[in-house]
Amino acid sequence: MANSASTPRTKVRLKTERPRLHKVILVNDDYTPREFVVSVLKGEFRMNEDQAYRVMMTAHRRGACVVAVYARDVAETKATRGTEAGRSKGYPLLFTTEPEE
Ligand code: TYC
Repeated sequence: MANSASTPRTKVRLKTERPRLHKVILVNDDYTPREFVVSVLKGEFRMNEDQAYRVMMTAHRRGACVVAVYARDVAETKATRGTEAGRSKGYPLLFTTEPEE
């Protein structure tokens, strides 16, 4: 009791920090067809053909590409849906998320 009375375990935050945004990252693989990656980017991330093609080709050439940034739950939902779209066709297409600095 003496301990908990003298050492509070929770810190009082004086400032409210804005929650960090999270990046959705498209990861390259050798099997998913290019057109399928483009269609997932268009359907899940509201990109036009041109934007989707550029992002797909960047991931293809460099190994991965940041698709967009969102609040954490939105980023995770979109990454999961994109990955599952590939999985439903038997492709190893992968989207991951990570917090912005
Ligand atoms: N590398 C794939 C191919 O040549 C296309 C591809 C691009 C797959 C980007 C995944 O994230 C990716 N068919």
